Amino acid sequence: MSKYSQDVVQILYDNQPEFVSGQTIAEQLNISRTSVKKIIDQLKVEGCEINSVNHKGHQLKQLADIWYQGIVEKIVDAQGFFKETFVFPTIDSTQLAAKQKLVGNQDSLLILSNEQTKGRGRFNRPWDSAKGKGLWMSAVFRPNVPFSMITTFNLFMALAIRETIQEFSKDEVAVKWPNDIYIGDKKVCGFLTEMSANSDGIEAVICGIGINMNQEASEFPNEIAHRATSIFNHSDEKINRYEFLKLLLENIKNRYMQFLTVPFESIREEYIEHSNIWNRKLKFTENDKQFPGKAVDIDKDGFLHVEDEQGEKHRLMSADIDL
Ligand code: BT5
Repeated sequence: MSKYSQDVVQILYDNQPEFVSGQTIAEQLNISRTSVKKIIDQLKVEGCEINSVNHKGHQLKQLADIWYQGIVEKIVDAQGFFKETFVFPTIDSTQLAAKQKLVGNQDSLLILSNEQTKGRGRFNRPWDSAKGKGLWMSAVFRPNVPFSMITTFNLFMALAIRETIQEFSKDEVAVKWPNDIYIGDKKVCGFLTEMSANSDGIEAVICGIGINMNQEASEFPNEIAHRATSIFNHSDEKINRYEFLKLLLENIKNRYMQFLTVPFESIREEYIEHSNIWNRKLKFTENDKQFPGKAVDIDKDGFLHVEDEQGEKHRLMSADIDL
């Protein structure tokens, strides 16, 4: 990729829906018109829809399935919440990158990658992160709150992610306590929250979010094909990743502010309403022990109350649940 291709895509994006002449781009970047033409051809090959018309120039119709740093930054800056943004074409895991980037500063950060080669879920389980198909992101927060509050962080984030996906899905989107978002009986998103702390308190909360945006059902690897879905599978059209990101960041910001200012109790009813674990038999796995039972309540601290088949009650902070 030419080092100017990010700039060219930026110019086209900023001028949307207007045409920009090759001459104008060439002058702005101080390169030749032939170079501009080559870059535009390359952007088309990579998937950008660009309408090129003689004597008018180039008009961006749709971006490729790629995170372009400049465009992501623009969205993030306009929103004014995250202080720094890092975009990678490919990376082992955005979560690992986030843990490196948070050292030595106090900023809230955002890390995105088009692809992850070692995306991970909880307990180091692999997270399939195909190139250009999903949103693979880690967000670093700097809450000045007591440790005890962190247990509810996930619950606020779950609602932010759920409501964003719902805007793009025709079908009902639900939270599966504590870490998953489902459409029907399939997982469309998994997220996890990790914390870095020192003797002074919480240094950072790192939230890793994986959302399947545009996979066809047949594109999932065999191991997960029967229990994974993408938003696209529940929509009439391809998901515009930039519009999705914009709304997701807005919802994350709002729910984060809520997390800082009100107790979980204030959103408990909403959380319960959007959860998919009620009134059904479930299988719970906690510390390698599996037992059938049903979920009966979520308390004000975000713990799940479960009743097993012997009628015994359990109060869970985290668990794997099979629907
Ligand atoms: C999660 O773990 O669901 C949290 C996943 C977090 C991924 C994000 S992507 C950005 C950031 N960088 C990372 O490296 N991670 C975070 P868990 O509850 O442990 O679920 C993992 C299980 O989900 C796997 O064992 C598979 O069964 C299934 N799975 C893997 N990839 C999937 C996918 N793309 N869609 C749906 N299910 C998947």
